[in-house]
Amino acid sequence: MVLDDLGDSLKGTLRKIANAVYVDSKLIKEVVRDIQRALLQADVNVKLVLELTKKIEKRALEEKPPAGMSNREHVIHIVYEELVNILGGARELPAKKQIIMMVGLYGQGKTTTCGKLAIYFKRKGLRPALIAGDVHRPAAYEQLKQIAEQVKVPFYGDKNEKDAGKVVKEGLEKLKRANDVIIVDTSGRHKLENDLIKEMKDIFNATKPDEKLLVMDAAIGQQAGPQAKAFHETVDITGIVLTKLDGTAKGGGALSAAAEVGAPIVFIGTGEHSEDFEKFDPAGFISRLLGMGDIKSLLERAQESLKGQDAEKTAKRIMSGKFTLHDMYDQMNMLSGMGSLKKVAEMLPLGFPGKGKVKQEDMDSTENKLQKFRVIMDSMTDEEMNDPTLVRAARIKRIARGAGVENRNVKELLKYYNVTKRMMKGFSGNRKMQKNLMKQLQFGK
Ligand SMILES: Nc1nc2c(ncn2[C@@H]2O[C@H](COP(=O)(O)OP(=O)(O)OP(=O)(O)O)[C@@H](O)[C@H]2O)c(=O)[nH]1
Ligand SMILES: [Mg+2]
Repeated sequence: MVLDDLGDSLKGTLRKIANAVYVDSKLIKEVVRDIQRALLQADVNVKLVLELTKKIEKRALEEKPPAGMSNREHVIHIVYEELVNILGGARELPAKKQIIMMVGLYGQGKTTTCGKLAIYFKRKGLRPALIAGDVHRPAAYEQLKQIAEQVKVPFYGDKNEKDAGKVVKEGLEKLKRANDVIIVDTSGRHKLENDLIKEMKDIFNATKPDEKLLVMDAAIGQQAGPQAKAFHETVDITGIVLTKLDGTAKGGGALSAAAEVGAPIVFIGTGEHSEDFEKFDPAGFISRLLGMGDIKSLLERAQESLKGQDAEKTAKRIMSGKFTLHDMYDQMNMLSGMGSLKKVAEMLPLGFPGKGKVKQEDMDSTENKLQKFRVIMDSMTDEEMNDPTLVRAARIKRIARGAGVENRNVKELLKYYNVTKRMMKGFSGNRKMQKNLMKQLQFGK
């Protein structure tokens, strides 16, 4: 995987979120700082980093998770979405008959990329062929010829002809009947100067390419932006290929700068071999960089172990006579599985009709109620969670707004808390009930 360092630090940050007991503004601020540091180290543009992290912070603090998503998952999802956004839109080269012209400065990886593209289209069931449009160095001709042999596709070149336009025209005549994707290699220069522009125009006129792919070495970092822009203005590039992402820790610079230009990144080169090539899809790229698959299972595991750890902790605290909203929150998390909820339903003052059998519809509405209560508590500050007596009129309003519920729902939660607390107090003096409670909480694991 490319950008290993960036990936590692971002993964560490997400792990922090996944393992956090509470997602509060302190954690979010810390996470935002971590992300800033990681992106700056990967050379992403400072302005972009600040804009991005401001957006992450605002969204993480203000947006509430959609139904069925926990706070942790939600914040992780926001980080993921915003990172995908800075990489620009996705574009896939169509798998169809076409002419592709490679452009770019000297030594960026154009010729190597010709071979990689040939394999890519071959795998799509098309018949690619290569034309040597770099007529200046005999070595360029040999290099492309060798690559063509290696990847087993037809090749056309003329070592003795110095007119690039003429060579590619002849190549096209020769290859177009039996091949459907014609890839034209061109020569590079040290900078985008007049003779390179003229040669690009000659080849352009001779081939009328469908795609003009700009090949850039990712190690140039921030310079990718201005360079891509200059080429874009000259030949109207249709896609960018960033090469050598394997060899640089600063690849974040090139990736984000290139994505800003308006021409999409279509492929990335991740090594010298013809196989080291990937279609670039921002969402897939970020999801792998962040190890989203791992994070997902991590979240599930964290939830599990939280339940385990907290069962004991909560039980102990309850028995000591202290019972805050934090404890109630933990308790609710533990009870959220139907199995255990049914078991303890009668113990809870949720307005069940008498003792005895609990009906399925009552269970459903209890789940809903618990879910609503959780969302309300997610909108409270740490201070309020520790001391719910602080929650009066103005705060109730704010919390209700934050959670997207009515004021009366917040009041309902507070009432539920008070009743539960009173009941918990009862527990602390009753050995038999304590034992029972311990058993029920263990069941919630
Ligand atoms: N590590 C790594 N090396 C690459 C990658 N792509 C190309 N290279 C290497 O970069 C060097 C230059 O690649 P070329 O394909 O010859 O570049 P070019 O743009 O055709 O160069 P000119 O034709 O001289 O302008 C070669 O040594 C390649 O093996 C890549 O994705 N990763
Ligand atoms: Mg070359």
